[in-house]
Amino acid sequence: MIVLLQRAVARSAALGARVLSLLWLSFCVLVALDLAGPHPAAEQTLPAQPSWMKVDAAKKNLTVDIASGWNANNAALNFNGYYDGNMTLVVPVGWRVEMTFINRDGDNPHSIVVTEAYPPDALPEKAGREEAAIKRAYTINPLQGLFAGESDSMRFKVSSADRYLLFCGVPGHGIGGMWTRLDVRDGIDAPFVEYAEGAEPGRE
Ligand SMILES: [Cu+2]
Repeated sequence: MIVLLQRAVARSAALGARVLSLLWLSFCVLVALDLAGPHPAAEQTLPAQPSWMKVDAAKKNLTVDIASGWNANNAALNFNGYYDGNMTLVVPVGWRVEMTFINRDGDNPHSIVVTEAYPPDALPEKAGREEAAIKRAYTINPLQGLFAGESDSMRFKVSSADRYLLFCGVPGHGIGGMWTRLDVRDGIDAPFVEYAEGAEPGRE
């Protein structure tokens, strides 16, 4: 009887050891995978200068190309593929911005108005020239928008550190997620773009 008990104890101890070593092994594999594997979300949060922006540091000039309906993200209600504030254009104080806009969405007209930074739960239904937070910072007829293939450009200067939205003025679009961010910051040398963690890929 005692022998049988001893054997049972020995067997369960051996089993326990095997389970432990399996757990340890899978932990090591997970750690190794984590070290070696790609981190797309982390990479997306790194500041970037995508191909759609051109920087002239000597003249403090930033040129950006923005297309609405760039891809199918958010049912094409996007700017260069970004929406719901998941992309932020960051510009140093004192720079001039030239923003060229083209509508690539065959289904809807769109526009851009640089508005104040409304909280996401208090976005306006629409935005016209009166909602522009920076002088001349809107595309032509922002409430009506530009039709597919049409383009317009705007030039403005960012003279103080502040936060804004790039907002589609056409009724219903902003609330539908058609907005990204523009941050004017002190203490940076050059413009760049920040993406929210997990942002759907857009124009690079
Ligand atoms: Cu729109």
